Amino acid sequence: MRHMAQIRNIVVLTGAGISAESGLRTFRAADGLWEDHRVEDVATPEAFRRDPDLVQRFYDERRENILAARPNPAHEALARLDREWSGDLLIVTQNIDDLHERAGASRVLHMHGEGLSAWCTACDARQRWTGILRDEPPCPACGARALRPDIVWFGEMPYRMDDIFAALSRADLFVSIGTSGAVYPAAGFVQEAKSHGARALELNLERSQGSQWFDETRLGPASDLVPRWVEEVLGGAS
Ligand code: BV8
Repeated sequence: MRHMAQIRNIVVLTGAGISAESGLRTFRAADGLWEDHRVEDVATPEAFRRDPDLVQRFYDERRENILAARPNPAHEALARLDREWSGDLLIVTQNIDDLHERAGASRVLHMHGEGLSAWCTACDARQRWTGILRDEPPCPACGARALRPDIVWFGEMPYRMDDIFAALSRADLFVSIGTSGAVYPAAGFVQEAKSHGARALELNLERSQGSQWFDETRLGPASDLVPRWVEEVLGGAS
């Protein structure tokens, strides 16, 4: 097991829990998104073919909530780590919000897509989008009315899996923050990192479905746990 001094390459996986204290609903909590929307009705390609207006409305509302949200101390602490960590760091997020970037982090990878991005299924262009899509606006690049949310839906392949697995294979430390470990392939990353000898740390409000794979689990709100962990890492590093 590698100790602090030997930690050079870090992979951080974040989920909805890191943005909960910014007012963005998580998925599986009592008041979670999946409480009043069945996944199959709003987050699958079949749902989009069946009822595009329902799906577009779901993501138009999420886009408004993202624009109204602000980064919290957990996002800010990871942005500080990104600025000050001289080793490798990759923040792999399952979240479609841009709070990591708005906090100042740049080494961020959105494996499930971005709420503030529209994807044209006619010309394949992707562009920043802060407005609505339910009125089927024309694609700014090709004019086709074929824009969909730039989101990875269930049954679709997550983005940049090669980059993620390359980073996991080099990681000395894998840290999971605010995720229930219910959705694959993200839920399998801890085992992948461990198979390459990484140390695994979980920071979450409650134990996740994959807790047994972690060397250490710290329970509590991300806005408290993450700044203290980053202080430890940077403190340990100097
Ligand atoms: C694919 C975008 C194949 C949309 C999302 C293996 C086994 C079983 C099933 C599967 C399998 N492999 C694949 C599957 C199917 C499926 C899957 O995993 N299903 C689950 C439900 C069993 N996976 C897929 O379909 C994936 N695609 O496999 O493609 C393929 C292969 C080849 C070629 C083509 C295709 C794609 C999955 C991605 C779907 N899109 N998001 C949107 O956002 O609307 S997933 C979405 O749900 C999120 O991105 C995230 O990944 C997941 C939600 O999980 P969390 O983020 O963890 O949120 P949750 O609410 O669950 O938990 C929050 C946690 O935070 C809790 O633990 C809570 O305690 C904690 N918390 C709360 N507050 C705080 C806190 N922690 C700290 N501080 C706080 N304040």
